[in-house]
Parts: sequence; C-alpha cells; structure tokens
Amino acid sequence: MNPKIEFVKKIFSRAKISYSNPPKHLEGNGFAPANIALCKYWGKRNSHLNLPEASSLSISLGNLGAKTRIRCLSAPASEDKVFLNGTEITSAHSEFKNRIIEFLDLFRGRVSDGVTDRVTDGVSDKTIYYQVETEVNIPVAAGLASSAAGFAALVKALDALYGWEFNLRELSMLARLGSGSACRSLWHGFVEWSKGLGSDGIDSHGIPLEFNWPEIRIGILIVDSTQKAISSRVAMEKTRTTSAFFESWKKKSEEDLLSLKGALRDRDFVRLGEITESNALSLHALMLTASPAIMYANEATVSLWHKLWEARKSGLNVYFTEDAGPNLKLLFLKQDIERILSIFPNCQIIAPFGD
Ligand code: 2P0
Repeated sequence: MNPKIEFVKKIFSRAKISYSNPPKHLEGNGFAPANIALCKYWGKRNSHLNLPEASSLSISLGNLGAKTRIRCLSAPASEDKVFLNGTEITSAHSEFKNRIIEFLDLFRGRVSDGVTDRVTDGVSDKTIYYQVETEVNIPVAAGLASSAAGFAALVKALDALYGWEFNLRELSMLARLGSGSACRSLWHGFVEWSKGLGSDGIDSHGIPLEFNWPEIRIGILIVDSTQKAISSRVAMEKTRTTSAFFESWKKKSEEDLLSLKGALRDRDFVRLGEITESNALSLHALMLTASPAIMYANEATVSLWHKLWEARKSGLNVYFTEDAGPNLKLLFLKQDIERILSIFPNCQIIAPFGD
C-alpha cells in the first residue's frame, strides 16, 4: 500500500474515526496562518511521510495565511477543480494543483484502495471529486511558506467537510503529508515541530509553545515574488544527499532549537534574534555546499543583509531570517516600528499576536 495512505489509515484508526464514511456536510471551510521558521526544517529522513532530520520552531503570522473551502462535485465530474484566489487553475502542469490533488487522493474513495462505494448528496460514484477554493493573502511560492498555510487550511476544511473532528495534533500530522512545514501551521504563536523518533511518523507533529510575546513584530521585505527556480522539496533533498556539512547542520540546528526555547523562556530578544539569524545564515551557507550549489539570495537580498547589519551596528535590535527564496523576514519589537520603516520603507509589518 502507498505509505501515505497507510499512515492516514493509522491516524484514523488510532482516533477511532471511520476512514470510509462519506462527507457529512456539503462543504467545509478552514483557515490556517502562514508560519516563518526561526529554526529551519531542511532535510527529510523519510520523504514519503515528510519526517524531518531535525526538529524546527516557527512563529505563525496571525491573520496572514490561507482560507480554504472544499465541496464535493456532483456526477458526472471526472476530476477535481482547484481555484487559487478566485481563478481556476487549469494547467495540468501546475505544481500547486497537482500537489493538492495528490493530497486529496489520500482521502477520497478509490477502487484501488478497496473503498468503492462512497455516497454523498448528489455524489454516488466510485471516486469523489472535489472543488477546492483557496484564498491566500501572502505571495505564493515566494518562500513565504504559503504551502504550509495551504495544506493546514485544507486539512481543516476536509475535517469540517467530513465531520471527522480530529484534534489539532492529528490534523498536524495529516497536514505534514502535504507539506512538512504545514504541520506547524495548525496553531498561532510559537510552534515546535518535534521531529519524532519512530519510523511510523506518529510522533512527528507540531506542538504549540506557551510563550506569548505581543511586542514581537515580523517585517516582510519582498525582493522578488515570482516562482522560485528550485523548489524547497528538491533543494533540501539535494542538500541532504550532496553536502559534506549536512550532519554538522543537523547538530547545530538541534542546538539552535534549545537556545531559541531558552531565549523565549527568558524573554531575551537579542538572543532570539541572534540565533534566528545565525540559523538562517547557516542554512543558506549549507546550501552553497550542495552539488551543484543552491543559492536563493540574489544581489538585492545580500544588499539588504548589509543594510540590516549597518542598522544593527547603530543600535537597532533587528534581525532577519530567509527561507527558500530571496525575500527577507525581519524580527524586531513594536517599539522600533518607526525606525524600521525609516530604513526599510517597503517593509510589511505583521503583529503575530495581534496589535
Ligand atoms: C521551514 N522551509 O522550516 C523551511 C525553511 C523552507 C526553508 O519548510 O517538501 O514546503 O513540502 O515538506 O515544507 C519549506 O519546505 O517542504 C520549508 P515539503 P516544505 O519553513
């Protein structure tokens, strides 16, 4: 059996929820915030189940994220319909659409999987087809973790459609199958993704951390919002398999995670910022040691690094992190908003815990 379906069935059976029941409602809705990793996920020990080599830690972006609505299509539908921000994606080559369809395959009745007779209002067929409408208020595929929000919102919408009532930890594990980082998007605030120790993936999920820090601000600096040249999925596997420094990265990453949690406990912003920036720079340095080298930063990104380091030298407590793209996310405190805007006028400021 497909290892993903096997995993999904295990989650259903452990939660004592029927995998084969038809949808309970005509539609389901869900919202999930985007998340920015302060300690990055990069490298999988199991690529079917998206089990990471190391644990990671993120902060969710409040009301920035994905809102998803799903409903079943009536017969004679023969394929899923996927909409992004009001426009149907019709290209068969769309990675966004194909990943959603592949994810939905885990939940619909399939002849090959022995579930052959699901019946819902207006739908009576061997296979259920869905219409999925996603609205995102962050740039898609610009390294701003929109796939994380997208899959987390989709599992919430599926849960509402089918009336499963999984708890957030279970939804986190299901979302993880769509995109690893999605397992952190089930909660607001700081979230740890515990890598888990088992090979079955049952102990690898998000865990909300009880640290509230209302003064924290995230600044988004968009350098380029076009599709990235190399997906993070491909890039992380290339890095894991070709860099001589991957084991060192894993070790540092585990140390960074502990330091970040210490900084959160002590409310030590400087330490939080320093570790966050160091973790991101280590990741991008690591990617340069892959073969062939991978580099997401462009000239504009690098000149922003320098600008930020200059600002910090002049006493401003601002740090950055960077994901699989050239855009930067700044970390600073509410008291410095005006100074940040004077240096980075295009910065979009987010209050992860609300204003
Ligand atoms: C993160 N990123 O921790 C890291 C940092 C990008 C840079 O998680 O293959 O889309 O779907 O599990 O979750 C982006 O990777 O990868 C990511 P898959 P995902 O946020």
